[in-house]
Amino acid sequence: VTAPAPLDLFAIDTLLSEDERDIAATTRDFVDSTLRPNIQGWFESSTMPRELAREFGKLGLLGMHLEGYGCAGTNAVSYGLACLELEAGDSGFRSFVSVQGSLSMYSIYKWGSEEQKQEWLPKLAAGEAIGCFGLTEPDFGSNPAGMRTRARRSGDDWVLNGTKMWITNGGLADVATVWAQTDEGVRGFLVPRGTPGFTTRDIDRKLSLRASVTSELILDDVRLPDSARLPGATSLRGPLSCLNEARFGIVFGALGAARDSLEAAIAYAATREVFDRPLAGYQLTQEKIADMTLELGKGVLLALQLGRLKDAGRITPDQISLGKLNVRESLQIARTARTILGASGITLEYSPLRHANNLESVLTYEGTSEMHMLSIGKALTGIQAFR
Ligand code: TGC
Ligand code: FAD
Repeated sequence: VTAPAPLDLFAIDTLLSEDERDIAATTRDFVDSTLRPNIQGWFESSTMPRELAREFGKLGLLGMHLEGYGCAGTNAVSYGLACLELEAGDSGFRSFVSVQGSLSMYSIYKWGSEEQKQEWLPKLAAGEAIGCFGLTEPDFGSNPAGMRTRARRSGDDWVLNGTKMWITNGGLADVATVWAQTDEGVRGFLVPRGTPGFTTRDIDRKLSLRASVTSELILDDVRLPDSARLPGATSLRGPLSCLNEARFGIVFGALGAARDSLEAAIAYAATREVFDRPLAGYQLTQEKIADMTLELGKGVLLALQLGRLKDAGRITPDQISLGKLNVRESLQIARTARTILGASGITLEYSPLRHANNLESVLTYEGTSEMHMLSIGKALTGIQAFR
């Protein structure tokens, strides 16, 4: 008898269209054949091979929920499912796709001029160019309104000064979307690699998201024409609207890391013998497996509901915050799965601790858990408790 996979108990497939199931299956096959065999090495050596961008592009994963400009134009649920399958491989893969599609490309798609869209979106969709999104600064993460990066007018040009921190794909990027304060409010700029005064420095010695490039962006009197400004973005709403897109993908993605951790724990428990019997036969193990399965399934059902709302054009940022806050359950699943593996669970041979370490970043970026609690608290009480 073949045991069902944890999500089979929820008959999740019955909630998906044929297209959605196909996109999930294709992504899963790609992860299993191309990424999974290499992830331990990439994680250990802290590498994210640049060539993967073209592979993701070929599969249509970059900006996949956007229309035109070489993008696949799928629905939101399909995008979410692809994120889930990628993150079952490693959060670094999903991070790459999130930043490229939902932050870099979406910022151009939503707020850019037609010329900017024509110039960048097809290349970014194909993975021929890589993008990044610089909002966070060394002293302003949760509170981007305090940003110190300044753009001042100089004749017809703009001159940018400041530092962005913790920027995914920063060191790989051909174009950076950089958010800066101006006399007229927050504005976004497209800064191509090689622009004089623009440099990046990769952050090393990370214990989390090692198969992902995280960088500092340094802007030292970077002169840009006004055509580099994203004309549609005129306040903090510009960057925050991009975050909605990326957070949505993360809601699904983190559950992929949880699913993979749980499957690894079940497989291990089936063959590991303790006190002369399989570990899977002990009640304490089964309690852990049942609890993890229930949390995983609840998370996927929440993600799907958010996906259906997004596809109906009815999702709100507070609803996305519910899903983003739920990342903590995926982290808990990965940690509990690790306990089932005992000492074996502390090596790279098994995925749960790698996933747990990655999910520490996922819990923090795109708005920390605390920020999302406060957003939900504000929605339900009407009282703003951020400041
Ligand atoms: P507040 O005064 O509330 O709003 C300022 C303006 O923004 C609008 N707005 C939104 N618009 C769209 N979507 C949202 N979710 C929005 N939230 C607010 C708002 O309507 C207003 O518009 P306007 O036109 O009236 O000016 O802003 P606040 O300063 O009080 O901040 C609120 C708060 C704390 C929720 C916000 O600052 C926040 O979300 N902080 C967290 C920062 C964050 O998430 N950073 C993420 C950086 S990117 C990243 O982490 C990438 S990781 C990628 C990866 O590798 O996968
Ligand atoms: P802080 O804002 O200093 O928060 C520290 C602690 O204080 C947190 O626990 C926080 O929840 C808590 N806190 C803050 N304010 C309050 C409050 N009002 N009430 C209660 N508690 C509070 N940013 C980008 O712009 N682009 C990227 O591509 C990007 N990629 C990233 C990749 C990685 C691997 C990581 C780790 C981060 C990335 N970030 C990126 C940055 C990320 O968005 C920030 O780390 C995050 O927003 C939190 O900011 P901070 O680290 O400055 O923490």
